[in-house]
Amino acid sequence: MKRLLATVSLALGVLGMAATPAFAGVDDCPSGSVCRWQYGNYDGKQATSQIDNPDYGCWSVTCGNQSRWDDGSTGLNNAVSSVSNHGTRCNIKFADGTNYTGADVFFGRAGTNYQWRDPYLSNGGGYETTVGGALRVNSFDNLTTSHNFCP
Ligand SMILES: [Ca+2]
Ligand SMILES: [Ca+2]
Repeated sequence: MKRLLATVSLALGVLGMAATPAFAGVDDCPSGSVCRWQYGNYDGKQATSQIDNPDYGCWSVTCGNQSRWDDGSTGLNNAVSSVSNHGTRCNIKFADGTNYTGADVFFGRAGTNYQWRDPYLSNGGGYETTVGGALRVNSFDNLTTSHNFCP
């Protein structure tokens, strides 16, 4: 009987591992990082960053290797559909162009009164600021090419 129980619990353990989602969700965004996802609702591939990134289209070592999904694949540029800022220092700006230019959206950081995450950039996103940012009501889905903290 003891052996049977051990076998059953081992089997359940394996099933439990198999049931683990292949992709990380919003709760898996580490403190101090901004996380971006391939699809809406914090789904699909995740990309985690703790520093500014001026060009999601540049993913080589010379660019700091920052423009890859966490699984190492490329294709981050113009693919982000949901975001969450778990940065501990600052707000963040996402921009359509390289070097933080072009259309943009601003987010606060976790624990502040500002909007700090958005499951659907397709509905627009961000918050209104007094330093040049504006509430964006048009889709920002699959547009982000750069981001910087403390904009
Ligand atoms: Ca996408
Ligand atoms: Ca873009």
